[in-house]
Amino acid sequence: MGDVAFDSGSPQSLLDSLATHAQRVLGAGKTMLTLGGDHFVSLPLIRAHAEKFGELALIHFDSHTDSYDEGGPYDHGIMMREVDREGAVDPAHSVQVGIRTEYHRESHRFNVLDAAWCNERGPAEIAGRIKEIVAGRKAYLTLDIDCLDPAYAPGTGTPVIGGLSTDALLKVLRDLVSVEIVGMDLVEVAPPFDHAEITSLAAATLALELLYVLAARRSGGGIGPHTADR
Ligand SMILES: [Mn+2]
Repeated sequence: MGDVAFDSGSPQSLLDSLATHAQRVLGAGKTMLTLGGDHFVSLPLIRAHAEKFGELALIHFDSHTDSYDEGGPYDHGIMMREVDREGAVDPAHSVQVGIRTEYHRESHRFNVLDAAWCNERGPAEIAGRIKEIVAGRKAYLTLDIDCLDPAYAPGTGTPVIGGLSTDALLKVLRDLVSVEIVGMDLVEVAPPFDHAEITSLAAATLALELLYVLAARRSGGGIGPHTADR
């Protein structure tokens, strides 16, 4: 569908343009995989998907919860707080995976599989927990590339050490074929900060894998271990 144009001096114009774009694509019965850019794009995207599909389960891969109280209305750290407040997602059936930065644990409403837990348990357990939490609901999947360790994704705005490997994340995604994912985005890739296109290659491969997962679900099949050369 190409890029979404907006006035770079007006953050609100991004919200408006992307909402209109998403409504048009979803209205045509299509499924979206949106590529960022700033994670803020998820806010209008999740709203548009909830408008069409009702309250969603959120599957959120990130090193940060993006549910912070500080930050103005146009900030890439507030989207999940907003979609929770608005009822676009059900926090009890939503999960944040790979988190390794501080958040208010007492008041936080989303389920969290932190990065240390993920790295100790491995992909099968991570995917198993995600499926338990989503529990058959329609899900929106958002993948912040900084969920990966900076060794696997240095080209991003706010890298945090101790993250997941590309191998682990690929295996988790492949294990989500049974989940009804109604929309997806992959964000926070920043090519100017990249080295040897490590991050771009990871993001492109993960994005392709998300399409395989969607196709496999729709064709009623599974995904084998060697999808990279398909
Ligand atoms: Mn994020």
